Amino acid sequence: MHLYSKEDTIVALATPAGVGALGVVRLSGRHAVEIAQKFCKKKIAGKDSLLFFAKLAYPDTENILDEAMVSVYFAPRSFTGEDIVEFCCHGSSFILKELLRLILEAGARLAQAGEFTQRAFLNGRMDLAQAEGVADLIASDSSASHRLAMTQMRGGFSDKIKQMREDLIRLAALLELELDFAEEDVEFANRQELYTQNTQLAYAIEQLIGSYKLGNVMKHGFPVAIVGKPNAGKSTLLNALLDEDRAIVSSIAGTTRDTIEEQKNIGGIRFRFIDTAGLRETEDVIEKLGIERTLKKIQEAQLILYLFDMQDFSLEDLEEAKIQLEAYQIPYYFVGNKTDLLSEDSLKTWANIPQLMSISAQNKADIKALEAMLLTHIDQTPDHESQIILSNARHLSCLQNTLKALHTVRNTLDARLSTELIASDLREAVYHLGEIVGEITNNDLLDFIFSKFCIGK
Ligand SMILES: Nc1nc2c(ncn2[C@@H]2O[C@H](COP(=O)(O)OP(=O)(O)OP(=O)(O)O)[C@@H](O)[C@H]2O)c(=O)[nH]1
Ligand SMILES: [Mg+2]
Repeated sequence: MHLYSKEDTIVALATPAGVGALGVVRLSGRHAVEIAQKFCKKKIAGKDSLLFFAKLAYPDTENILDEAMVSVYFAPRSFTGEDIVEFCCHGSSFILKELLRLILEAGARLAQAGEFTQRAFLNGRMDLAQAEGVADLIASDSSASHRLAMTQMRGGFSDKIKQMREDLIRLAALLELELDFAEEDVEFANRQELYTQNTQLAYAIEQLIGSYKLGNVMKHGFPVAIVGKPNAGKSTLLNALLDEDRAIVSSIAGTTRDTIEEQKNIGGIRFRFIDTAGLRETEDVIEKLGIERTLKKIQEAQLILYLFDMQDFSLEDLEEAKIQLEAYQIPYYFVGNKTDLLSEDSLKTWANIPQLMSISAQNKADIKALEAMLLTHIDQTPDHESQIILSNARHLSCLQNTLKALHTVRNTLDARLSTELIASDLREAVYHLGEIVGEITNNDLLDFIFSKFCIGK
């Protein structure tokens, strides 16, 4: 099934005009070479990919538009599986727009978002999960999200899903065979083995589902809320972490009203720090709104740093804060601030309290230790260097559906119900795994996935 006919040659600017020294115009489709030849002053011929320098002229004239590097890839050995021609021109927005115009006049049409990758998928150059990895790779902005997207694009994730799907198909096939011989009452699929394999698969899928939280963090960043009483130094801490004067700091309690969110890469992971309004009873209408917002933002965080002014905080206050924090059911750490104002003796009162570290936000003392603590917190989740990690919400939902079907299989086996029922649930599990890699698709789903790509990819 092809959404777009191969006759249809598409073109797009693969790098934005006027941004850099170079601009790339990419053509894909059966007539790509023929169209390119209208401008390209050198003859394009051969079977293997080509790279050459050529003058690009207005058709049927010697009027030169640009001198460019031209790459040609012949079907099926190209990104899309079709003939591809790329012009690497000077980055003038005039040249690029003019070239695009001439190519459109020669019969190509503008590519839609993600259409090159969509063609790659439709022509069997990659599966759906890999294609989604391409979009993630383009969007990746930290070493963690990059690593994740790279594994997905190169097929590591797909291989795992395909293996599981094959295992299931094998089981299902034996059952289907039994159904064909229903009259003879034979059992091709040993029920005990079926049970064991089903359990093993369900376990593997649960592991994958469990990795989603980390995958999501690696892809979208890890939200950390900085909360505490007014004047604890929350905004000072945000500034220290970012190494810039982002938030207003003042000795007036209740300075921060709106929440402020900023990102920072620490050890390859993107953290999203959220500075919040100090928590206290107040009659000030605006401050009240700020506190409401803070309470909402805390729910979105995956970790809370509860900051307090060590001069102005007792062990009883700490116990009280603990009760408040437990209610959120989000991991939290206590951070005692303003060590610079404390005597050695009073610092000792705070030593040995679990989940507590002390800093001086103003002097940027122990900020590195705080960052290290944040990284350790994330690393407490399983080793993610070697493991396959789930990071796509669509895949998550497919895996959840697969797991549901596998649980039904187990229940059906437990209840010793008919082969027909087991077979139908197994088929359902196979179906949902197939959705991930695109063995099973529909046009709406494809349009939805590829519309999120940028034009030119
Ligand atoms: N000596 C010292 N002063 C600090 C430290 N951190 C913050 N302060 C001071 O404490 C005061 C309050 O700091 P902020 O960062 O505005 O505190 P906040 O928690 O954001 O306060 P609100 O926004 O009002 O909730 C300012 O005068 C800061 O300069 C520190 O580590 N040492
Ligand atoms: Mg503040």
